[in-house]
Amino acid sequence: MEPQLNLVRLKTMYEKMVLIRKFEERIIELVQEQGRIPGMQILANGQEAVAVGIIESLNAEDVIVSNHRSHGHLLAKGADPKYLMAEIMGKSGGVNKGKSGTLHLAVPEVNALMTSTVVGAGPPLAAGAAFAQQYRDEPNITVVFFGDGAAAEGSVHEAMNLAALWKLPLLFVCENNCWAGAQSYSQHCSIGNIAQRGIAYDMPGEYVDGNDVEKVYDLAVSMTDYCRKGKGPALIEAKTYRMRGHGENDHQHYVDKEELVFWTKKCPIGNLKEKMLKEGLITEDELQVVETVSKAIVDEAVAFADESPFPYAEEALDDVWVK
Ligand SMILES: Cc1ncc(C[n+]2csc(CCOP(=O)(O)OP(=O)(O)O)c2C)c(N)n1
Ligand SMILES: [Mg+2]
Repeated sequence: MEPQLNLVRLKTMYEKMVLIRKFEERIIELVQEQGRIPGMQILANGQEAVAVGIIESLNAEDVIVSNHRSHGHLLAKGADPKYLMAEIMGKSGGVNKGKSGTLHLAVPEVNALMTSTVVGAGPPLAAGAAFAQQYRDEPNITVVFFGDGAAAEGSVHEAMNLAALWKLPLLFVCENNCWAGAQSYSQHCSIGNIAQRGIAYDMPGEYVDGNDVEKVYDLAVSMTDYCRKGKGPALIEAKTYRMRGHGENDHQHYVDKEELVFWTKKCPIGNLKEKMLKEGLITEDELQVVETVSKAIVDEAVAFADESPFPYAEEALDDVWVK
């Protein structure tokens, strides 16, 4: 790739990570203003490089399937922040007319097929999407994001087995953020690297520093290329950290504060910013523009959501398959 193109991509990835961070920071503020957002908010603060690095390697037609921690994936895939924020606030102008809220977001316009808050439900559904792509002889692939906790669910292993058996164009991305609810990784997982599980299904499995967007992107390019060539599925384990509680109602009383400090220093956005400044790839003025633009996008999203009404009760059964 041309060095100039590399730089354009790097800046784009930085902008996307900042937008995701600011979008979710605004959700934190809205949660704290009582009554502004219904339901539990589950954020991926600190995990932005996984969403952006993986999705930057995809085409618009490629499908993603996400989970309960989905905002970053959806924004990176190109979901409109206005309609996304409106949905998260339960408003009728939202991507799912206010009927999903944050936990079951789907943005079919950008091929973000669905998210499921049932832990481990995504991979079998993604295998279905990948099967459809293979059956229709499409050149596209599916990527499914799931957590380290989900990796132990039987449904994930069944999906891996079928995907490998049928050589489906499916990239499994395990976002290992060191926690599954209040259980730490060492309390719930029998092996050091979930990526090793690829061996069991005869698919490539590699882990990567999930806080380094360039490394995530590079590995994603080679793994998506593998899947796209019809060789079958692949597995990426992106090692990162959940910087907030499981949800915004969880104040992380069980988390070692030194561990939080350690990972704060590994912030994917802060570190990329430092690197770009040090190497003269970006100026302070340009960084300020990124901040201002993303803040304006988030402001606009919240203003749009505020103006949108809640759905009417009479609409509750619209758009459902069986009444
Ligand atoms: C089948 C199922 N079991 C339990 C839960 C409750 N639950 C929601 S998220 C979660 C932890 C998931 O951990 P992980 O897969 O690592 O994802 P993370 O939250 O860290 O992104 C649990 C146990 C659920 N939603 N679905
Ligand atoms: Mg986890």
